[in-house]
Amino acid sequence: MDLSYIFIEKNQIKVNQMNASEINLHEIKSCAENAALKAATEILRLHNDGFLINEKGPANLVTEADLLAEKTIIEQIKLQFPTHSFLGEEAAKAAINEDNLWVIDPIDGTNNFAHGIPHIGISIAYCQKGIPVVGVVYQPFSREMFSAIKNEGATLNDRKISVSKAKNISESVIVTGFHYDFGSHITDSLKAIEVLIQKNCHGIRRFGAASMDLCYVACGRFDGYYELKLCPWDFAAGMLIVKEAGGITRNLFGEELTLNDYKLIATNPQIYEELKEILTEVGAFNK
Ligand code: LIP
Repeated sequence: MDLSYIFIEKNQIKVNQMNASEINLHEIKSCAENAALKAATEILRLHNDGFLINEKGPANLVTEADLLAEKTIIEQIKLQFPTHSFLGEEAAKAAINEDNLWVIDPIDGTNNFAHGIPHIGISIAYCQKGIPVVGVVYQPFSREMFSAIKNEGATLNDRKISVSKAKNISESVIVTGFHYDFGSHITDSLKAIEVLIQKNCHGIRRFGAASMDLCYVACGRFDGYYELKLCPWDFAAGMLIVKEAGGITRNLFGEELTLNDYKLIATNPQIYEELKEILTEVGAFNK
């Protein structure tokens, strides 16, 4: 049965003819961007009016805005795709290999948000059989919308982006992060920072939002990113945006990153081997 769908893309009404089983990824991207913008409105309202903060664990915060944003995003997506599944940081818990799966971090960088630091990512990925095929990350304070569709490139506010051209670590700014439990991985992370400084890199950064760290690699602001303990919602959208911008995303075995991984490295093509070697040298990438 052929159906016509009407959807909005770049403020234009579009009609799409397709059979019922075919999903239009441009429609998915528009839906994700609209959902992120709707959640951003609520997040910024609470940022201005004040919000409740709770602790999921030591140093692991969750705010009233995280919960409201995830609910808003899911409700918005369900209006267009009522039968789809959802995996979110706060509440939705579908399995990673479900088809038509949306993987959501409503506020990536919650601790930043809770402390009034205006650097977060609203991260929304649409996955088929566990593989992100549409990724959207919106930074509401800077109004930067990073988007990607598999095999169609990556954009920042609709302008094509690409990873940096840095040829080695000594020309690079590297970003990392640390999981709240500050477990064994923290030692490896800190050892890697020491080695990077000894190699005269141009700087180390810790901005507190994995999805934005990945988007900054995708648009060339950072040259490489590693983190040794993440959740799938932190990186599901950003990993696609990096790849579509010409970057590399790998797990601790040097294989293509998947949503089942929790350690990752994301770089431009030139510095990947050097950064992986450092992480392997300090013991981060071989256990
Ligand atoms: C955060 C990540 C960040 C990591 C933090 C935390 P959250 O996600 O984006 O890279 O270093 O420990 O996991 O919890 O703010 O969504």
